[in-house]
Amino acid sequence: MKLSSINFFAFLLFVLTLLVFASCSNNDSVTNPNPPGNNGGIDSTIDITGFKYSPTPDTVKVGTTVAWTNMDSAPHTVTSDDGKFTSSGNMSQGNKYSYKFTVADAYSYHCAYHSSMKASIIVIP
Ligand SMILES: [Cu+2]
Repeated sequence: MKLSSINFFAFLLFVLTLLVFASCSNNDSVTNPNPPGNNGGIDSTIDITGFKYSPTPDTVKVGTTVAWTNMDSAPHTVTSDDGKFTSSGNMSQGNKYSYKFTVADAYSYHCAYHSSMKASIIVIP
């Protein structure tokens, strides 16, 4: 008799613990400010800052739209080395350029104004 009531309370404690954990993980998913798939269609961002593309190399999946933002006061470009993707043209400070990569390949690019600025994007299936 005594043993079974101890077992009952142990079971009750176990259930209450489960409920606390379940409510905690529920709250986490509700308050997550950046759920996957809700990013405005832009899946990867690259900053152009201090005369560098960051990050580089950048690896993304096929179908990813990559967006570059020029943070420098100097103008820059995102220019494909071999014409495999459409180049940006002039980008002033604050300008954004985006391109959707639909074929798995390695894409190297540079800045048309500054020959030291080189970077690449690796698009994987
Ligand atoms: Cu540049």
